[in-house]
Amino acid sequence: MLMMNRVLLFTFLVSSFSAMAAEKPDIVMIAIDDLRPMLGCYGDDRVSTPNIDKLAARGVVFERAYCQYAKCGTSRLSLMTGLRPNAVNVFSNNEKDVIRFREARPEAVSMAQWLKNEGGYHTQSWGKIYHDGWDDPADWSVPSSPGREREMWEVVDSKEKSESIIAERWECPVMQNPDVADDFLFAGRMTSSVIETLKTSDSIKKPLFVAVGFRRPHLPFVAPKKYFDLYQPDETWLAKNPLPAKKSPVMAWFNSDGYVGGAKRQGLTMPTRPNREEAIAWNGFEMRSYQGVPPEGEISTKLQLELLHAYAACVSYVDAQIGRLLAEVGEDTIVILWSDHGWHLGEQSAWGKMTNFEIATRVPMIVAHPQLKPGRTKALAELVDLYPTICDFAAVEKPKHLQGESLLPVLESPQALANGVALSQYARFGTKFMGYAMRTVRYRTVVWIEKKSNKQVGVEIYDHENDPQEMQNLAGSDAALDQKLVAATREQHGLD
Ligand SMILES: [Ca+2]
Repeated sequence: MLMMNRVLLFTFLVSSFSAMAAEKPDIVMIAIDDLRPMLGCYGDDRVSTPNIDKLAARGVVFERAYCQYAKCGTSRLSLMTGLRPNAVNVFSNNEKDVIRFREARPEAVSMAQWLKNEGGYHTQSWGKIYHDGWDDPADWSVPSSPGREREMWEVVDSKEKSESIIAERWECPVMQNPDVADDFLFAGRMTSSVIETLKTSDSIKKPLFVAVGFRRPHLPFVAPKKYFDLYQPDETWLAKNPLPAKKSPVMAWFNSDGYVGGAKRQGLTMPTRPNREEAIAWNGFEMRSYQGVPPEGEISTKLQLELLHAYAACVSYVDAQIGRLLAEVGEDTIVILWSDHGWHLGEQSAWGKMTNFEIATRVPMIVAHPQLKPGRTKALAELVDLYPTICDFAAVEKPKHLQGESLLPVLESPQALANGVALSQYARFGTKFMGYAMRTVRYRTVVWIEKKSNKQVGVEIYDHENDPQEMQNLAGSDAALDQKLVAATREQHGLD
């Protein structure tokens, strides 16, 4: 009965959307880099995010939205192409892989290109939409500017200058709180550029698809001092689960394996296949490769609190830029906000992304549509669902290759608890192993497969009803549960 109601609602909504096809809506898509749902509108009362909270109040907040891969490039390519990571087959942030992908999947037209060519949209982007250094000029009506250069390693070397500069990664401080104006830093300057363009956009006689990608709170944690002044973290901010989940395999949480070469360049020898103690000591190497964090060993409570402080300051800095942007956009425009993945702030002994845990795969996702009622939903959703959803908003047919599902039925009825699943995956030790994750309403299951032998080499099961922090791997404790969840995970990922 529920299904039937949802189908009817969906049909009604699609037909009413089709009716407005003649006048297509402008769409603003805001991408935030490395933002876990540490936002007021996600119930986090420590951080100050009034502008995203205001957007959430007029939109639908997805409380259970997940990325498909907890790393920038792969996650973004999946979202923009509407394909899951295995279909994209790009697991590095290497530019050459993207070119290979384009050659392998020429029919996989990206969301922006589809809206431009099939939807009649003017498409334009700023900042990090795809990974730094990646872009497909065919996506955009005008070249992206500022585009996807490597502004990531931003540093303020002198307040006498008018803007920040780009450092070498290994020389970049992990955090900075310069007493400068918002536009001294990249995100402020980019926001001013977007606003300037929007002010003159009336001359564009097409509906707009505007994509704006903010690089903070990605490392390095640099934000103007006034945003640091908002916070004074105490020990209640520290991770509740600072040790890896009991009975979890090392590959579940050792997110430093991609940095063996980087460590070597720093004159360090990181173990390639560490035991549990070694893995804890070296965990979080992405962050450890910035200045001010010890390359291995304990991260002191004092430093943890400073890092938490700086992350929150970056979130508030980005929130302020989004406030400026949304003031220009107004409330009658569709706005879609997402982050490419979550982030460990000490959880599971990890700092950074690059795991299959809830903390690394759960993302903020807010969809505000002037013709849809605001609300919150616990329906499981995936970033790969955004492409078909945006096609519905733009009243354009969906390309055949899409692997996600439109979220329109959930947006129409946010209280409906879908019985679906959310899928993520993560490769470990290069691509020797792949962890395939499935989130249901109650459980997170991860099945680890060795690529060469195609053998199943590990299983994780976390019970979110009794263990929301994922502190105890239940695999092996209940054979019937193992069998059921592993079979479902394998089936959902098409492993059998
Ligand atoms: Ca990212």
